[in-house]
Amino acid sequence: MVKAWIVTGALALCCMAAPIVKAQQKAVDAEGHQWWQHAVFYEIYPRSFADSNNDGVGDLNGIASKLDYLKDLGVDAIWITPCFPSPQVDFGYDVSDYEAIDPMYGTMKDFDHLVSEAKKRNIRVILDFVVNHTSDKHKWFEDSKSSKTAEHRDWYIWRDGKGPGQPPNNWLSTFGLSAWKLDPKTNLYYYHYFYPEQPDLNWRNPAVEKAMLDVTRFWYKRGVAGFRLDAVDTLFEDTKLTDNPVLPGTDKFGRPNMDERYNKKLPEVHDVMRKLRGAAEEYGSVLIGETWTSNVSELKDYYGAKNDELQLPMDLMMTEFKGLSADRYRKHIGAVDAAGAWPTYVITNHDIVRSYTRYADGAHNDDIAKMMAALYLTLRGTAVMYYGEEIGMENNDPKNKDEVQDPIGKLGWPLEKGRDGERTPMQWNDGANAGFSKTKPWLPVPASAKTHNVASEQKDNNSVLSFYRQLLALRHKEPAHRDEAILVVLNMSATEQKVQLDLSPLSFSSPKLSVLLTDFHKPLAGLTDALPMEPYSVFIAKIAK
Ligand code: TEU
Repeated sequence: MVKAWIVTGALALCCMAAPIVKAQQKAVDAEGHQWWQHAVFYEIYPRSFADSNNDGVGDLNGIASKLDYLKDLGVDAIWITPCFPSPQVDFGYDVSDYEAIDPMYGTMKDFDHLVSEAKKRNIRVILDFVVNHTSDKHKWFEDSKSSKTAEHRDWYIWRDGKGPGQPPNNWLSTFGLSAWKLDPKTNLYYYHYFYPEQPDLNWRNPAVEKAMLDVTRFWYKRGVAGFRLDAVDTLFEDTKLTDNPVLPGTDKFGRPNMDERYNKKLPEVHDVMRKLRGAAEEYGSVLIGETWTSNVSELKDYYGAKNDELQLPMDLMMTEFKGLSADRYRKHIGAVDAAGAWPTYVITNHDIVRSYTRYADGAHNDDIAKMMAALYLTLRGTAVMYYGEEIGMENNDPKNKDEVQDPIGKLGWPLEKGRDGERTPMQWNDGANAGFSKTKPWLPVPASAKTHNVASEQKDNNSVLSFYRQLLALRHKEPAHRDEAILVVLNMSATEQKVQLDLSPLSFSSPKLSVLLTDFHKPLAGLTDALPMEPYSVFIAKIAK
Protein backbone atom coordinates (compact mmCIF):
# COMPACT_ATOMS: atom_id res chain seq x y z
CA MET A 1 0.00 0.00 0.00
CA VAL A 2 2.68 2.42 0.97
CA LYS A 3 4.11 2.23 -2.51
CA ALA A 4 1.19 4.13 -3.95
CA TRP A 5 1.93 7.09 -1.75
CA ILE A 6 4.08 9.97 -1.76
CA VAL A 7 4.27 11.76 1.50
CA THR A 8 6.17 14.91 1.04
CA GLY A 9 6.14 16.74 4.21
CA ALA A 10 7.60 19.24 6.24
CA LEU A 11 8.94 22.03 4.18
CA ALA A 12 10.54 23.11 7.38
CA LEU A 13 12.09 19.90 8.55
CA CYS A 14 15.08 20.22 6.31
CA CYS A 15 17.71 22.85 6.39
CA MET A 16 18.85 24.64 3.32
CA ALA A 17 22.28 25.69 2.23
CA ALA A 18 22.76 29.35 2.92
CA PRO A 19 22.67 31.30 -0.34
CA ILE A 20 25.19 34.03 -0.87
CA VAL A 21 23.72 37.20 0.45
CA LYS A 22 25.09 40.33 -1.11
CA ALA A 23 24.27 43.85 -0.13
CA GLN A 24 21.44 44.24 -2.59
CA GLN A 25 19.72 40.95 -1.86
CA LYS A 26 17.42 41.60 1.04
CA ALA A 27 16.24 38.71 3.12
CA VAL A 28 12.48 38.45 3.27
CA ASP A 29 12.19 36.34 6.40
CA ALA A 30 13.98 35.48 9.60
CA GLU A 31 15.66 32.49 8.00
CA GLY A 32 17.50 34.65 5.49
CA HIS A 33 15.49 33.59 2.45
CA GLN A 34 15.54 35.76 -0.64
CA TRP A 35 12.33 36.73 -2.46
CA TRP A 36 12.97 34.19 -5.20
CA GLN A 37 13.05 31.32 -2.74
CA HIS A 38 9.44 31.88 -1.74
CA ALA A 39 8.38 32.86 -5.22
CA VAL A 40 6.31 31.11 -7.82
CA PHE A 41 7.54 31.98 -11.30
CA TYR A 42 5.10 31.85 -14.20
CA GLU A 43 6.41 31.26 -17.69
CA ILE A 44 4.68 33.24 -20.45
CA TYR A 45 5.13 32.44 -24.11
CA PRO A 46 4.31 35.93 -25.40
CA ARG A 47 3.04 34.80 -28.81
CA SER A 48 0.31 32.87 -27.04
CA PHE A 49 -0.76 34.66 -23.89
CA ALA A 50 -3.02 37.57 -24.82
CA ASP A 51 -3.40 39.44 -28.10
CA SER A 52 -4.20 43.12 -27.44
CA ASN A 53 -4.01 44.32 -31.06
CA ASN A 54 -5.87 41.37 -32.58
CA ASP A 55 -3.29 40.30 -35.11
CA GLY A 56 -3.39 36.66 -34.01
CA VAL A 57 -0.13 36.86 -32.04
CA GLY A 58 0.11 37.80 -28.36
CA ASP A 59 1.95 40.92 -27.20
CA LEU A 60 3.28 42.85 -24.20
CA ASN A 61 0.15 44.96 -23.76
CA GLY A 62 -1.77 41.71 -23.73
CA ILE A 63 0.38 40.49 -20.85
CA ALA A 64 -0.06 43.82 -19.03
CA SER A 65 -3.84 43.48 -19.34
CA LYS A 66 -3.69 40.15 -17.50
CA LEU A 67 -1.56 41.22 -14.54
CA ASP A 68 -4.56 41.35 -12.22
CA TYR A 69 -5.37 37.78 -13.16
CA LEU A 70 -1.78 36.76 -12.38
CA LYS A 71 -1.80 38.64 -9.10
CA ASP A 72 -5.03 36.99 -8.10
CA LEU A 73 -3.63 33.60 -9.07
CA GLY A 74 -0.73 34.15 -6.69
CA VAL A 75 2.19 34.51 -9.07
CA ASP A 76 5.29 36.41 -7.83
CA ALA A 77 7.26 36.73 -11.04
CA ILE A 78 6.71 36.26 -14.75
CA TRP A 79 9.36 34.86 -17.07
CA ILE A 80 8.68 36.05 -20.59
CA THR A 81 10.28 33.90 -23.29
CA PRO A 82 12.23 35.97 -25.86
CA CYS A 83 10.36 39.09 -26.96
CA PHE A 84 13.34 40.70 -28.72
CA PRO A 85 13.61 41.44 -32.45
CA SER A 86 13.82 38.13 -34.24
CA PRO A 87 13.13 36.57 -37.63
CA GLN A 88 11.07 34.07 -35.57
CA VAL A 89 12.64 30.98 -37.14
CA ASP A 90 12.67 29.52 -33.63
CA PHE A 91 9.85 31.80 -32.45
CA GLY A 92 12.11 34.27 -30.71
CA TYR A 93 15.01 32.01 -29.70
CA ASP A 94 16.82 33.44 -32.72
CA VAL A 95 17.55 36.94 -31.44
CA SER A 96 18.67 39.61 -33.91
CA ASP A 97 18.95 42.42 -31.35
CA TYR A 98 19.30 41.77 -27.62
CA GLU A 99 18.51 45.31 -26.57
CA ALA A 100 15.15 46.02 -28.18
CA ILE A 101 11.58 44.70 -28.32
CA ASP A 102 10.23 43.02 -31.44
CA PRO A 103 7.54 45.29 -32.95
CA MET A 104 5.26 42.25 -33.10
CA TYR A 105 5.16 42.39 -29.29
CA GLY A 106 5.11 46.17 -28.88
CA THR A 107 7.63 48.87 -28.06
CA MET A 108 10.20 49.56 -25.39
CA LYS A 109 7.63 51.93 -23.88
CA ASP A 110 5.17 49.03 -23.65
CA PHE A 111 7.87 46.98 -21.98
CA ASP A 112 8.62 49.70 -19.41
CA HIS A 113 4.89 50.03 -18.79
CA LEU A 114 4.60 46.27 -18.23
CA VAL A 115 7.47 46.32 -15.72
CA SER A 116 6.02 49.23 -13.80
CA GLU A 117 2.47 47.83 -13.77
CA ALA A 118 3.85 44.49 -12.64
CA LYS A 119 5.83 46.20 -9.89
CA LYS A 120 2.67 47.86 -8.57
CA ARG A 121 1.32 44.35 -8.06
CA ASN A 122 4.57 43.08 -6.58
CA ILE A 123 5.22 40.90 -9.62
CA ARG A 124 8.79 40.79 -10.92
CA VAL A 125 9.70 40.47 -14.57
CA ILE A 126 12.29 37.94 -15.72
CA LEU A 127 13.53 37.90 -19.30
CA ASP A 128 14.92 35.04 -21.34
CA PHE A 129 18.58 35.32 -22.29
CA VAL A 130 19.61 33.27 -25.30
CA VAL A 131 23.27 32.91 -24.46
CA ASN A 132 24.44 30.18 -26.80
CA HIS A 133 23.60 31.68 -30.19
CA THR A 134 22.21 34.70 -32.00
CA SER A 135 20.06 34.88 -35.10
CA ASP A 136 21.97 34.75 -38.39
CA LYS A 137 20.38 38.18 -38.97
CA HIS A 138 22.07 39.68 -35.89
CA LYS A 139 24.47 42.42 -36.99
CA TRP A 140 27.32 40.57 -35.26
CA PHE A 141 26.80 37.53 -37.49
CA GLU A 142 26.20 39.57 -40.61
CA ASP A 143 29.57 41.21 -40.06
CA SER A 144 31.18 37.92 -39.01
CA LYS A 145 30.30 36.16 -42.24
CA SER A 146 31.24 39.12 -44.42
CA SER A 147 34.98 38.33 -44.49
CA LYS A 148 37.71 36.38 -42.70
CA THR A 149 39.06 39.62 -41.31
CA ALA A 150 35.78 41.18 -40.17
CA GLU A 151 35.69 42.69 -36.69
CA HIS A 152 33.16 40.07 -35.53
CA ARG A 153 34.70 37.13 -37.42
CA ASP A 154 35.89 35.41 -34.27
CA TRP A 155 32.58 35.99 -32.46
CA TYR A 156 31.27 32.76 -33.97
CA ILE A 157 32.79 29.31 -34.63
CA TRP A 158 34.25 29.12 -38.14
CA ARG A 159 36.18 26.04 -39.32
CA ASP A 160 37.50 24.40 -42.48
CA GLY A 161 35.68 21.35 -43.76
CA LYS A 162 37.46 18.00 -43.67
CA GLY A 163 37.47 17.87 -47.43
CA PRO A 164 35.22 18.85 -50.32
CA GLY A 165 31.59 18.70 -49.18
CA GLN A 166 32.61 17.34 -45.77
CA PRO A 167 31.84 19.22 -42.54
CA PRO A 168 34.61 19.65 -39.95
CA ASN A 169 33.40 16.68 -37.84
CA ASN A 170 30.39 14.48 -37.03
CA TRP A 171 28.56 16.78 -34.61
CA LEU A 172 24.83 17.01 -35.17
CA SER A 173 22.39 19.82 -34.58
CA THR A 174 19.72 18.89 -32.04
CA PHE A 175 17.24 20.24 -34.57
CA GLY A 176 17.73 17.50 -37.16
CA LEU A 177 20.58 18.63 -39.42
CA SER A 178 24.37 18.67 -39.40
CA ALA A 179 25.70 21.14 -36.85
CA TRP A 180 27.83 22.78 -39.54
CA LYS A 181 26.81 24.97 -42.41
CA LEU A 182 29.07 25.97 -45.26
CA ASP A 183 28.98 29.68 -45.96
CA PRO A 184 29.89 30.32 -49.62
CA LYS A 185 31.26 33.83 -49.00
CA THR A 186 34.41 32.64 -47.24
CA ASN A 187 34.02 28.92 -47.96
CA LEU A 188 34.21 27.98 -44.29
CA TYR A 189 31.69 26.20 -42.08
CA TYR A 190 30.03 27.79 -39.06
CA TYR A 191 28.74 25.82 -36.11
CA HIS A 192 25.09 25.83 -35.01
CA TYR A 193 23.83 23.47 -32.32
CA PHE A 194 20.24 24.53 -33.10
CA TYR A 195 18.88 25.73 -36.48
CA PRO A 196 21.34 26.99 -39.13
CA GLU A 197 19.72 30.38 -38.53
CA GLN A 198 21.07 30.21 -34.94
CA PRO A 199 24.88 30.36 -35.23
CA ASP A 200 26.69 29.58 -31.96
CA LEU A 201 28.57 32.42 -30.34
CA ASN A 202 32.23 31.87 -29.55
CA TRP A 203 32.29 32.27 -25.78
CA ARG A 204 36.07 31.78 -25.77
CA ASN A 205 36.32 35.26 -27.23
CA PRO A 206 36.47 37.86 -24.39
CA ALA A 207 34.72 40.42 -26.62
CA VAL A 208 31.67 38.13 -26.83
CA GLU A 209 31.68 37.67 -23.10
CA LYS A 210 31.84 41.41 -22.48
CA ALA A 211 29.09 42.21 -24.97
CA MET A 212 26.81 39.57 -23.53
CA LEU A 213 27.37 40.59 -19.91
CA ASP A 214 26.57 44.14 -20.94
CA VAL A 215 23.27 42.95 -22.40
CA THR A 216 22.24 41.68 -18.98
CA ARG A 217 23.17 45.01 -17.39
CA PHE A 218 21.13 46.88 -20.00
CA TRP A 219 17.98 45.04 -18.85
CA TYR A 220 18.79 45.06 -15.13
CA LYS A 221 18.94 48.85 -15.38
CA ARG A 222 15.45 48.80 -16.90
CA GLY A 223 14.09 47.01 -13.84
CA VAL A 224 14.32 43.41 -14.93
CA ALA A 225 14.68 41.17 -11.86
CA GLY A 226 16.70 38.44 -13.55
CA PHE A 227 17.05 36.06 -16.46
CA ARG A 228 16.19 32.57 -17.46
CA LEU A 229 19.32 31.43 -19.25
CA ASP A 230 18.63 29.44 -22.38
CA ALA A 231 20.40 26.19 -23.26
CA VAL A 232 23.44 26.78 -21.05
CA ASP A 233 24.92 23.33 -21.55
CA THR A 234 25.65 24.07 -25.20
CA LEU A 235 27.90 27.12 -24.67
CA PHE A 236 31.26 25.45 -25.34
CA GLU A 237 32.70 22.94 -27.75
CA ASP A 238 35.93 20.98 -27.76
CA THR A 239 38.53 23.13 -29.54
CA LYS A 240 40.08 20.08 -31.24
CA LEU A 241 36.68 19.26 -32.73
CA THR A 242 36.94 15.61 -31.68
CA ASP A 243 34.20 13.47 -33.24
CA ASN A 244 31.44 12.43 -30.86
CA PRO A 245 31.20 8.67 -30.20
CA VAL A 246 28.40 7.09 -32.23
CA LEU A 247 25.90 5.07 -30.19
CA PRO A 248 23.60 2.24 -31.28
CA GLY A 249 20.20 3.14 -32.71
CA THR A 250 18.81 6.21 -34.42
CA ASP A 251 17.14 9.41 -33.23
CA LYS A 252 13.72 10.74 -34.21
CA PHE A 253 15.22 12.32 -37.32
CA GLY A 254 16.61 8.94 -38.37
CA ARG A 255 20.26 9.87 -37.65
CA PRO A 256 22.69 7.77 -35.60
CA ASN A 257 22.47 8.42 -31.88
CA MET A 258 25.48 10.27 -30.52
CA ASP A 259 27.16 10.70 -27.19
CA GLU A 260 27.43 14.50 -27.27
CA ARG A 261 30.46 14.46 -25.07
CA TYR A 262 32.54 16.94 -27.06
CA ASN A 263 29.97 19.66 -27.71
CA LYS A 264 27.87 19.76 -24.55
CA LYS A 265 28.33 20.30 -20.83
CA LEU A 266 31.99 21.32 -21.11
CA PRO A 267 33.45 22.53 -17.78
CA GLU A 268 33.99 26.05 -19.17
CA VAL A 269 30.21 26.54 -18.94
CA HIS A 270 30.68 27.10 -15.23
CA ASP A 271 33.10 30.00 -15.76
CA VAL A 272 30.41 31.79 -17.75
CA MET A 273 27.76 31.03 -15.14
CA ARG A 274 30.02 32.63 -12.51
CA LYS A 275 30.52 35.72 -14.64
CA LEU A 276 26.82 36.09 -15.34
CA ARG A 277 26.19 35.71 -11.63
CA GLY A 278 28.77 38.41 -10.91
CA ALA A 279 26.84 40.84 -13.14
CA ALA A 280 23.53 39.74 -11.61
CA GLU A 281 24.88 40.43 -8.14
CA GLU A 282 25.63 44.02 -9.11
CA TYR A 283 21.87 44.49 -9.40
CA GLY A 284 20.56 42.00 -6.84
CA SER A 285 19.14 39.88 -9.66
CA VAL A 286 18.34 36.23 -9.97
CA LEU A 287 19.43 33.66 -12.55
CA ILE A 288 17.29 30.69 -13.51
CA GLY A 289 18.98 28.09 -15.67
CA GLU A 290 17.63 25.89 -18.40
CA THR A 291 19.75 23.15 -16.93
CA TRP A 292 19.14 19.81 -18.55
CA THR A 293 20.96 17.37 -16.31
CA SER A 294 21.19 13.60 -16.16
CA ASN A 295 21.45 13.40 -12.40
CA VAL A 296 21.35 15.37 -9.17
CA SER A 297 25.10 15.73 -9.01
CA GLU A 298 25.20 17.56 -12.35
CA LEU A 299 22.35 19.76 -11.17
CA LYS A 300 24.23 20.56 -8.00
CA ASP A 301 27.25 21.72 -10.01
CA TYR A 302 25.15 24.52 -11.51
CA TYR A 303 24.86 26.24 -8.12
CA GLY A 304 28.61 26.63 -8.18
CA ALA A 305 31.21 25.27 -5.80
CA LYS A 306 30.88 28.45 -3.75
CA ASN A 307 27.19 29.07 -4.46
CA ASP A 308 28.44 31.53 -7.03
CA GLU A 309 26.69 30.34 -10.20
CA LEU A 310 22.92 30.00 -10.66
CA GLN A 311 20.53 30.62 -7.78
CA LEU A 312 17.82 28.62 -9.52
CA PRO A 313 19.05 25.91 -11.88
CA MET A 314 15.82 24.23 -12.97
CA ASP A 315 15.40 20.60 -12.08
CA LEU A 316 14.02 19.40 -15.41
CA MET A 317 14.53 15.75 -14.62
CA MET A 318 10.97 15.09 -13.44
CA THR A 319 9.67 16.19 -16.83
CA GLU A 320 11.24 13.07 -18.30
CA PHE A 321 9.63 10.57 -15.92
CA LYS A 322 7.25 8.26 -17.71
CA GLY A 323 4.03 7.56 -15.83
CA LEU A 324 3.23 8.30 -12.22
CA SER A 325 5.23 6.29 -9.75
CA ALA A 326 5.18 7.56 -6.19
CA ASP A 327 8.31 5.63 -5.49
CA ARG A 328 10.24 7.22 -8.32
CA TYR A 329 9.13 10.76 -7.39
CA ARG A 330 9.85 10.16 -3.72
CA LYS A 331 13.37 8.96 -4.45
CA HIS A 332 14.11 11.80 -6.82
CA ILE A 333 12.79 14.52 -4.55
CA GLY A 334 14.66 12.96 -1.64
CA ALA A 335 17.89 13.05 -3.62
CA VAL A 336 17.40 16.66 -4.74
CA ASP A 337 16.59 17.70 -1.21
CA ALA A 338 19.55 15.84 0.24
CA ALA A 339 21.90 17.61 -2.17
CA GLY A 340 21.64 20.58 0.16
CA ALA A 341 20.95 23.34 -2.34
CA TRP A 342 17.71 25.23 -2.95
CA PRO A 343 15.64 23.20 -5.47
CA THR A 344 13.72 24.64 -8.43
CA TYR A 345 10.92 22.38 -9.55
CA VAL A 346 9.30 22.37 -12.97
CA ILE A 347 6.85 19.93 -14.54
CA THR A 348 6.56 21.40 -18.00
CA ASN A 349 7.47 24.24 -20.35
CA HIS A 350 7.23 25.45 -23.95
CA ASP A 351 9.40 22.58 -25.24
CA ILE A 352 7.65 19.74 -23.45
CA VAL A 353 4.25 18.12 -23.85
CA ARG A 354 1.90 19.81 -21.37
CA SER A 355 1.77 18.16 -17.96
CA TYR A 356 -2.01 17.74 -18.21
CA THR A 357 -1.62 15.63 -21.36
CA ARG A 358 1.42 13.75 -20.11
CA TYR A 359 -0.23 12.49 -16.94
CA ALA A 360 -3.89 12.21 -18.06
CA ASP A 361 -5.45 8.75 -17.74
CA GLY A 362 -8.78 9.68 -19.36
CA ALA A 363 -10.73 9.12 -16.15
CA HIS A 364 -9.12 11.39 -13.55
CA ASN A 365 -7.50 14.10 -15.67
CA ASP A 366 -8.39 17.10 -13.51
CA ASP A 367 -7.63 15.24 -10.29
CA ILE A 368 -4.23 14.29 -11.62
CA ALA A 369 -3.55 17.90 -12.63
CA LYS A 370 -4.37 19.03 -9.08
CA MET A 371 -2.30 16.27 -7.55
CA MET A 372 0.75 17.20 -9.64
CA ALA A 373 0.22 20.87 -8.76
CA ALA A 374 0.21 19.96 -5.09
CA LEU A 375 3.41 18.03 -5.64
CA TYR A 376 5.63 20.69 -7.13
CA LEU A 377 4.03 23.71 -5.49
CA THR A 378 4.40 22.47 -1.92
CA LEU A 379 7.94 21.14 -2.01
CA ARG A 380 10.74 22.98 -0.29
CA GLY A 381 12.05 25.05 -3.16
CA THR A 382 11.06 27.46 -5.87
CA ALA A 383 8.45 26.51 -8.46
CA VAL A 384 8.27 27.49 -12.11
CA MET A 385 4.81 27.16 -13.67
CA TYR A 386 3.93 27.24 -17.36
CA TYR A 387 0.99 29.36 -18.52
CA GLY A 388 -2.23 27.39 -18.81
CA GLU A 389 -1.20 24.64 -16.40
CA GLU A 390 -3.45 26.27 -13.84
CA ILE A 391 -6.53 25.72 -16.01
CA GLY A 392 -5.60 22.21 -17.13
CA MET A 393 -4.70 23.17 -20.69
CA GLU A 394 -3.88 20.18 -22.84
CA ASN A 395 -1.58 19.77 -25.82
CA ASN A 396 -3.10 20.46 -29.20
CA ASP A 397 -0.68 18.79 -31.58
CA PRO A 398 -0.88 19.36 -35.33
CA LYS A 399 -2.99 16.71 -37.04
CA ASN A 400 -0.98 16.75 -40.24
CA LYS A 401 2.33 18.02 -41.49
CA ASP A 402 0.87 21.01 -43.36
CA GLU A 403 -0.34 22.55 -40.11
CA VAL A 404 3.07 22.44 -38.41
CA GLN A 405 4.74 25.76 -37.56
CA ASP A 406 7.73 24.60 -35.52
CA PRO A 407 10.46 23.72 -38.06
CA ILE A 408 11.56 20.61 -36.14
CA GLY A 409 8.03 19.28 -36.63
CA LYS A 410 8.33 19.78 -40.37
CA LEU A 411 11.74 18.12 -40.46
CA GLY A 412 10.92 15.22 -38.18
CA TRP A 413 7.25 14.50 -39.02
CA PRO A 414 5.67 12.19 -37.93
CA LEU A 415 8.04 10.98 -35.18
CA GLU A 416 8.79 14.55 -34.15
CA LYS A 417 5.67 16.72 -34.38
CA GLY A 418 7.40 19.81 -33.06
CA ARG A 419 6.38 21.93 -30.11
CA ASP A 420 3.28 23.71 -31.43
CA GLY A 421 1.00 21.52 -29.31
CA GLU A 422 2.23 22.96 -26.01
CA ARG A 423 2.32 26.57 -27.26
CA THR A 424 -1.33 27.15 -28.17
CA PRO A 425 -3.20 30.32 -27.09
CA MET A 426 -4.11 30.80 -23.45
CA GLN A 427 -7.74 29.89 -22.91
CA TRP A 428 -9.45 32.89 -21.34
CA ASN A 429 -13.08 32.00 -21.99
CA ASP A 430 -15.33 29.64 -23.95
CA GLY A 431 -15.90 32.11 -26.80
CA ALA A 432 -14.25 32.45 -30.20
CA ASN A 433 -10.51 31.77 -30.16
CA ALA A 434 -10.82 31.11 -26.41
CA GLY A 435 -10.86 34.88 -25.85
CA PHE A 436 -7.19 35.11 -26.79
CA SER A 437 -7.76 37.24 -29.91
CA LYS A 438 -10.51 38.50 -32.14
CA THR A 439 -8.58 37.13 -35.13
CA LYS A 440 -7.63 33.56 -35.95
CA PRO A 441 -4.67 32.87 -33.67
CA TRP A 442 -1.29 31.71 -34.95
CA LEU A 443 -1.96 28.27 -33.47
CA PRO A 444 -5.38 26.63 -33.06
CA VAL A 445 -7.12 26.26 -29.71
CA PRO A 446 -8.25 22.75 -28.75
CA ALA A 447 -11.92 21.78 -28.33
CA SER A 448 -11.30 21.40 -24.60
CA ALA A 449 -11.08 25.20 -24.36
CA LYS A 450 -14.87 25.08 -24.02
CA THR A 451 -14.55 23.56 -20.55
CA HIS A 452 -11.00 24.46 -19.55
CA ASN A 453 -10.78 28.21 -19.58
CA VAL A 454 -10.29 30.99 -17.04
CA ALA A 455 -13.83 32.43 -17.08
CA SER A 456 -15.60 29.09 -16.60
CA GLU A 457 -13.15 27.82 -14.03
CA GLN A 458 -13.31 30.99 -11.97
CA LYS A 459 -16.98 30.21 -11.39
CA ASP A 460 -16.34 26.63 -10.35
CA ASN A 461 -14.95 25.98 -6.86
CA ASN A 462 -13.81 22.52 -7.90
CA SER A 463 -11.93 23.55 -11.02
CA VAL A 464 -8.23 23.09 -11.57
CA LEU A 465 -7.91 26.89 -11.47
CA SER A 466 -9.65 27.20 -8.11
CA PHE A 467 -7.35 24.53 -6.73
CA TYR A 468 -4.22 26.31 -8.01
CA ARG A 469 -5.40 29.59 -6.46
CA GLN A 470 -5.98 27.96 -3.10
CA LEU A 471 -2.68 26.15 -3.29
CA LEU A 472 -0.73 29.30 -4.13
CA ALA A 473 -2.52 31.26 -1.41
CA LEU A 474 -1.58 28.54 1.04
CA ARG A 475 2.00 28.54 -0.13
CA HIS A 476 2.25 32.24 0.64
CA LYS A 477 0.38 32.06 3.91
CA GLU A 478 2.09 28.99 5.33
CA PRO A 479 5.81 29.26 4.79
CA ALA A 480 6.44 26.41 7.27
CA HIS A 481 9.31 27.98 9.10
CA ARG A 482 11.61 26.33 11.57
CA ASP A 483 9.14 25.26 14.23
CA GLU A 484 6.27 24.41 11.94
CA ALA A 485 5.56 21.63 9.52
CA ILE A 486 3.06 21.02 6.81
CA LEU A 487 2.03 17.52 5.90
CA VAL A 488 1.30 16.88 2.24
CA VAL A 489 -0.18 13.52 1.32
CA LEU A 490 -0.72 12.67 -2.33
CA ASN A 491 -2.31 9.59 -3.79
CA MET A 492 -0.51 8.89 -7.05
CA SER A 493 -2.67 5.91 -7.86
CA ALA A 494 -6.08 5.29 -9.44
CA THR A 495 -7.40 3.44 -6.40
CA GLU A 496 -8.44 4.67 -2.98
CA GLN A 497 -5.71 4.26 -0.37
CA LYS A 498 -5.93 4.32 3.41
CA VAL A 499 -3.02 5.97 5.11
CA GLN A 500 -2.07 5.43 8.71
CA LEU A 501 -0.41 8.66 9.66
CA ASP A 502 2.55 7.70 11.75
CA LEU A 503 4.63 10.80 12.07
CA SER A 504 6.77 9.57 14.94
CA PRO A 505 9.82 9.07 12.66
CA LEU A 506 9.61 12.81 12.00
CA SER A 507 9.51 13.36 15.78
CA PHE A 508 5.81 14.14 15.99
CA SER A 509 4.63 11.63 18.59
CA SER A 510 1.05 12.83 18.99
CA PRO A 511 0.61 15.41 16.30
CA LYS A 512 -2.45 17.61 15.98
CA LEU A 513 -3.48 18.08 12.40
CA SER A 514 -5.49 20.97 11.12
CA VAL A 515 -6.63 20.50 7.54
CA LEU A 516 -5.59 23.27 5.17
CA LEU A 517 -6.61 21.94 1.77
CA THR A 518 -7.98 18.81 0.15
CA ASP A 519 -9.57 18.09 -3.19
CA PHE A 520 -11.68 15.16 -2.03
CA HIS A 521 -14.98 14.66 -3.82
CA LYS A 522 -16.59 13.26 -0.65
CA PRO A 523 -16.32 15.16 2.62
CA LEU A 524 -13.69 13.89 5.03
CA ALA A 525 -15.39 12.23 7.99
CA GLY A 526 -12.69 12.97 10.54
CA LEU A 527 -9.07 12.32 11.26
CA THR A 528 -9.41 9.69 13.94
CA ASP A 529 -8.64 6.63 11.86
CA ALA A 530 -6.62 5.99 8.73
CA LEU A 531 -6.86 8.78 6.21
CA PRO A 532 -8.98 7.71 3.22
CA MET A 533 -7.29 9.10 0.15
CA GLU A 534 -9.39 9.11 -2.98
CA PRO A 535 -7.70 8.27 -6.31
CA TYR A 536 -5.18 10.97 -7.28
CA SER A 537 -6.13 13.18 -4.36
CA VAL A 538 -4.41 15.73 -2.18
CA PHE A 539 -4.48 16.23 1.56
CA ILE A 540 -2.60 19.13 3.14
CA ALA A 541 -2.59 19.79 6.86
CA LYS A 542 -0.66 21.77 9.38
CA ILE A 543 1.05 19.77 12.08
CA ALA A 544 1.31 21.09 15.58
CA LYS A 545 3.38 19.19 18.15
O1 TEU B 1 15.84 24.66 -25.55
C1 TEU B 1 17.00 23.91 -25.48
C2 TEU B 1 16.87 22.47 -25.82
O2 TEU B 1 17.84 21.85 -26.11
C3 TEU B 1 15.59 21.71 -25.84
O3 TEU B 1 14.68 22.02 -24.88
C4 TEU B 1 15.01 21.65 -27.22
O4 TEU B 1 14.30 22.78 -27.56
C5 TEU B 1 14.05 20.47 -27.32
O5 TEU B 1 14.73 19.35 -26.93
C6 TEU B 1 13.57 20.28 -28.74
O6 TEU B 1 12.61 19.27 -28.75
C7 TEU B 1 15.94 26.04 -25.57
C8 TEU B 1 14.57 26.68 -25.69
O7 TEU B 1 13.80 26.37 -24.54
C9 TEU B 1 13.94 26.23 -26.96
O8 TEU B 1 12.62 26.70 -27.10
C10 TEU B 1 14.80 26.74 -28.09
O9 TEU B 1 14.30 26.26 -29.30
C11 TEU B 1 16.25 26.30 -27.93
O10 TEU B 1 16.74 26.52 -26.62
C12 TEU B 1 17.14 27.07 -28.84
O11 TEU B 1 17.26 28.38 -28.40
